[in-house]
Amino acid sequence: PDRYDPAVIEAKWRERWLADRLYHAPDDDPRPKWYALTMFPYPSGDLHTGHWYAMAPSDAAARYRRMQGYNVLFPMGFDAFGLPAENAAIKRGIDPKAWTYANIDRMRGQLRMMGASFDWDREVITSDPEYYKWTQWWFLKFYEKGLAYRAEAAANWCPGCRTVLANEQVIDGRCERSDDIVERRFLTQWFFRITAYAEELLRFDGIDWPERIKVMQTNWIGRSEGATLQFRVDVPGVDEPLRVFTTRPDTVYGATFMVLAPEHPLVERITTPECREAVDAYRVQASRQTEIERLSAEREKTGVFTGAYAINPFNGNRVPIWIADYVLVTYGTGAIMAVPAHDQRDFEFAQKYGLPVIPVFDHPEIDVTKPLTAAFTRGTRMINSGPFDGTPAEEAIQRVTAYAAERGFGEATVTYRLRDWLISRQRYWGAPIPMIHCPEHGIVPVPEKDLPVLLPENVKFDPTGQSPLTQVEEWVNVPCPIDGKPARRETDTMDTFMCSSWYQMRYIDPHNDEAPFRRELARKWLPVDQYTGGAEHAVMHLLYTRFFWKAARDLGLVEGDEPMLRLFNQGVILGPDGNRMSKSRGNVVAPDEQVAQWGADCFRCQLMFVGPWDQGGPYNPTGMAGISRWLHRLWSLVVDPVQLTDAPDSPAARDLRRVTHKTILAATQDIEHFRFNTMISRLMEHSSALQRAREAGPVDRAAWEEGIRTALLLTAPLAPHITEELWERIGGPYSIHQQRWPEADPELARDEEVEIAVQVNGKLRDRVTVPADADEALVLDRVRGLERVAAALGDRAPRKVIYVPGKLVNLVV
Ligand code: ANZ
Repeated sequence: PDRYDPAVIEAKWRERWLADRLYHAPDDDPRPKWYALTMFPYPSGDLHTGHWYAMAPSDAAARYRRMQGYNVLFPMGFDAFGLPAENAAIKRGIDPKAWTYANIDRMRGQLRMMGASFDWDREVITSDPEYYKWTQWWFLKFYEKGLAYRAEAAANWCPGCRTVLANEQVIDGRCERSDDIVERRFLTQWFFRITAYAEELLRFDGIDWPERIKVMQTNWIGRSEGATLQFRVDVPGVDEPLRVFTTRPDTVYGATFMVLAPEHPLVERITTPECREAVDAYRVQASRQTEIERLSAEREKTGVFTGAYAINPFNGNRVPIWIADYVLVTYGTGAIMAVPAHDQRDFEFAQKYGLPVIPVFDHPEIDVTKPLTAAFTRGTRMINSGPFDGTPAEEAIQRVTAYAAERGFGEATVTYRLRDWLISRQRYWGAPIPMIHCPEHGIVPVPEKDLPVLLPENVKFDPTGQSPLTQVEEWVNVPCPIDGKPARRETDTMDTFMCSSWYQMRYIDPHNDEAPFRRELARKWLPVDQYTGGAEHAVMHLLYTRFFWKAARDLGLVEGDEPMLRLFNQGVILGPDGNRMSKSRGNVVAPDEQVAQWGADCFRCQLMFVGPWDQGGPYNPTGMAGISRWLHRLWSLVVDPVQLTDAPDSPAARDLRRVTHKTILAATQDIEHFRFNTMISRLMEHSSALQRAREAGPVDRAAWEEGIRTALLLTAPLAPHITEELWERIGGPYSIHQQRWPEADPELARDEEVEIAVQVNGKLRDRVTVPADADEALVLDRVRGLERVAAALGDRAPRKVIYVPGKLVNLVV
């Protein structure tokens, strides 16, 4: 019997596609290009349902563009450096490289099972020397441009991963990977100067990205307008001014004390002997707190006096300098002028330590001559502010800033919350930073011709200690590139987000040994037209890759300002219980089992059918039966006999063609906007209509064949195997995936209409045109809107409604 057997046809077609390189995107193809990119996986072991959920619909969208006539580049690869490989090595004694590449082999096989139209000729693996040679090359270019630098800074140290982390990898004070509480450590590290692009990264010109991601990036960059003011420090021998960043320079006459972050470099030099012990103790205590704890508004404010004073340059007032942990060393200048009357944190601090509170604005509802019970931010006019008294609030900031600028003790400043991107990792399984430390010449870049700096193999993992790289003497010891005398390699490796910041560039020329890619190919393929992936990368990968692109543009390597023109974030697929799939909950759906039972086409469609793609939701395997029934019906529509006739003008033929053309219209809109679930519903309705037509007797040949052809073409992006098989059976030219997307004839799609006479008490008042299949409710709705009918009715409500379908309505009053 000619049964639909997914296992047989799916394997058959996948082999054929691969052998024919059907999905290879040629560089020299005259069709317009479309670069569709889905985030590449980390080779963690097995491809899970989340990967399928991200990739199968992306594949459907890429296939649709191909059928629209684009030369589609849809590549796949592996983000292969990173900690899990190393953790496996430490825990189980497995070589990270062996672990990673074994996982890649398994996952590549699983990816192929999906039947996705990846161009496998372009696969990249970021841990291959042929790839990371160029990651290192980028580092050298950034260094030449002054975009990479080494500095001592308070860094996020994860005790669990035993490495520093970028700010973006610290979520609520914890490591995004291990969940350990992150500590602050002063370390010398490599940074990328992402802050040089802060202003530009706030603009999203010409790109169609989800609002949510843009807002998250904007908040992360955290632009603040204000002023930097300079206070003289009243301590002999300290000449440099104390600089503070404030968004409210107009409150400067109310600054009754100063606060430095405990880590501020001036603390050491200004603290008086009497205060030293308390200050030191406080600094130790503060270093143990996370940033989140320190910033929490509910937390009781603490601090200690340094014994030193500063002079307010506006009025000469001498104010005490304190240290407190609610001031962060990493923001602004790491020091503030405290204005307790107008800043609630400062107010609480002043209350606790008995410091004066001086309001410098009046307020219509607050008596500013009495002690305040809380800080208030906005007032009407300036008071207690010398020459500025009476200045309206709207002009205050501008005038005070101008005054300071004229006199040389301040200036307007824009500050960003964004910090430079810390890219050093004290770990093994990453791309080595291509730098050499020479006792004579300092930091010397590895010459380009010596790239890649290969990762040594068979290193020893010491579960308590340092990065294994520091232990490989024969690797660490190198001659200085300048004079050949003994020098040492940098032993830090790069944050793996560096590898994924430019992978989309490498796919366009993945095996190039002379450059990261050829310019002419960049002009041909870049930027990415449609990027799809998870929103969890909002302020990490998706921000870094924008930075990286802009830097590459300024190096003259790519054109245009943005790397990805359109972004779509799929939702999260959950277990049937509504929880995130996890082994410990036992709610994991293993794709391989689903595919074995139902076929890849069925699993793909079921994932697309569960709900709107951007919302995700629980995955219920019991729904598979419904999708499977639909695919079987499609099969039987093609394979089982049908009685045909030639009756193109019959109402039945017209009806069938109308459904077919309406389906084209709706399905095209749906796939255009990634609404796969409603698209599938439409396709199901269409196959039911075909089924009904077949059961009703002989079907017009042309309408039937058009219906079948269309059903297969529209379903092809979603279920690529079954449609290829059936396409062959109806004699279509190989391959269905190279056919044009069907176009609807709007005339044929138009609903048939009828004119209905509208009577009031039997007298004709008007006529309405409605779809032929309109029901009574719709007709009455239209009738109610008719002016002439309303006039005839007056304020009387119809007692009775007589409706003769397709002919007339009579309202009886
Ligand atoms: C005086 C003042 C008076 C302030 C007032 C606010 C209100 P955003 O908007 O986040 O940029 N600040 C500056 N640097 C800080 C640091 N390193 N740690 C903690 N707080 C810091 O906030 C800027 C304001 O936060 C600055 O303006 C400063 O307090 C404080 F009525 O200065 B303000």
